[in-house]
Amino acid sequence: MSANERYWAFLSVLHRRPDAWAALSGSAKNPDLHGTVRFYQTKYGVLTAAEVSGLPAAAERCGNAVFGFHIHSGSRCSGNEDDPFADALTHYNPENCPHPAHAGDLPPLFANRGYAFQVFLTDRFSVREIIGRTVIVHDAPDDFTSQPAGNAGAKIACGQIRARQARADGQI
Ligand SMILES: [Cu+2]
Ligand SMILES: [Zn+2]
Repeated sequence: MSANERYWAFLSVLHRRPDAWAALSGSAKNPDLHGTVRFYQTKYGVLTAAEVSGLPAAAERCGNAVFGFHIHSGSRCSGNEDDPFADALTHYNPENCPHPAHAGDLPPLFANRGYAFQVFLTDRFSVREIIGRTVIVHDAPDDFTSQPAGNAGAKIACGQIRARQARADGQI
């Protein structure tokens, strides 16, 4: 397949129903933060499409508009007063690598007045192995250096990754 053919093939993948998806919801301090992350298994890796709105808008010029974004190993978006999504646990890391080589490390979200739309390919995991885990958005950029999690700040949104449900009419 030529590079050009592959480009159009990836675009057509995005028209399918995703193989898994997560509905993101903000913490109590971020009630307007919502989003959907869709995962499509391809032979090149997992095509991931993130659409997120209500990200904290920078109050001043040159303020932060980059938000750390990861798959975490935990299965729940619950927590405590200090960390509303503490039960999402740490970055998904089945190979025991350092950050940012964790399987769950994703490109950070780039917000445009609070709105992010990103599509990227990652071959660090299969859709099958992330079902039941969580997607987390942080309130600071990922520095891709600090251990164990890139100094990305607080968790501000979370969503559990769910498998696509089989349709009642037997279509897959
Ligand atoms: Cu994270
Ligand atoms: Zn990481």
